[in-house]
Amino acid sequence: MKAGACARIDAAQDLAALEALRVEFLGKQGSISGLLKTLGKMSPEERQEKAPKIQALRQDVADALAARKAAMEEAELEQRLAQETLDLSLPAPDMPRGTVHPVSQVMDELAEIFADLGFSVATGPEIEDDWYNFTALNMPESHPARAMHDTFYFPDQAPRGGRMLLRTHTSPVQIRTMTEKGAPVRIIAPGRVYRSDSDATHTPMFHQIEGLVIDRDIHLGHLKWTLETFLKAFFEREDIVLRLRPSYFPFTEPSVEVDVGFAIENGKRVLGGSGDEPGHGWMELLGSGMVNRRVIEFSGLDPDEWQGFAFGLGVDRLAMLKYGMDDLRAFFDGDVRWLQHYGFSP
Ligand code: FA5
Repeated sequence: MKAGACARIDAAQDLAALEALRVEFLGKQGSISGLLKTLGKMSPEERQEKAPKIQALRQDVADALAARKAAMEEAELEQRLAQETLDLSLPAPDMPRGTVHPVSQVMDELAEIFADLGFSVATGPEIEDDWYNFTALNMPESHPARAMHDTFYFPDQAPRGGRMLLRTHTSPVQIRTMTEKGAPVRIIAPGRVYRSDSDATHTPMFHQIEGLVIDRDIHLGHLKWTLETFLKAFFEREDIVLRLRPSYFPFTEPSVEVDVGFAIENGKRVLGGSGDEPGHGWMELLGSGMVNRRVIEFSGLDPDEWQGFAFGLGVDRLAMLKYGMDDLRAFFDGDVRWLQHYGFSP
């Protein structure tokens, strides 16, 4: 009987079959349990002779069941391990990766170009004091030029009069740099600025880069050379032509607006050449000028000793021109498809 039982246990294919065998042999109604029950009806002599054999049989069958069960569980574990093996030599799946935003890329490029020209980077707060944003830039409280800026005001009173505000341009960094560091100065100040304004070429938050050079004997020629050199480097073209137009800013005198010449090719603006050629045009890039004597005075410097130039350009507009984009608002929608379209995201 033992040989037969063991053969069947070894042949069992799964845990369910093994359990069925356990019940068949060792269960309450099982065949070995049945044998044990017969002991009671035996004579003492017979029982003495048979009992150890039946007990041994029961033990052997129980051992065989346990051994087979352990073997099955081990085989199952091995199979699972084999299936779950990681093949580290396989190529990794292609995960989508983020990239630097086009405006940030342009800011980084500009900072690099100006670093080569000997400019360092200065910063100022986005929540600004009325005095730095306007008054010290020669725009006293009733000055009409303030109205051009569509300012976002806070209810809080500013320390030197007026209210606190979101800076409308990066020009307050001019004052902060001169009052804190004195002269000479050669800085750019990139950053966010805010105006209550929105259409295809205006967004309520945009980016400017301010440039400021203060030294002895600085004149308009230095401004023109600096702007030409940087724009040629930025657009990677030698045929960039600038047009300097007389303009007005309270903080520069004289003031100059700078346009860049472009041609229309396949319905798109392509920079280069004079805007006066037939089929060409001029596009406004930035405001600039010689720093007003009063601004130099406001900053605690002597305007008879120190002169300089300043400029402020719209970084987002520059990015639009460089990458041929037509709506400024799309820059800040965060639409990945738009970024992909312009090659900024894989
Ligand atoms: C100024 O902000 C002056 N602070 C610039 C300046 C600095 C002049 C130093 C002289 C000396 P303006 O308001 O023109 O000027 O703005 C400068 C540039 O910012 C514009 O030429 C334009 O490119 C960009 N800009 C102005 N408003 C917006 C807007 N709402 N959205 C996007 N770009 C804008």
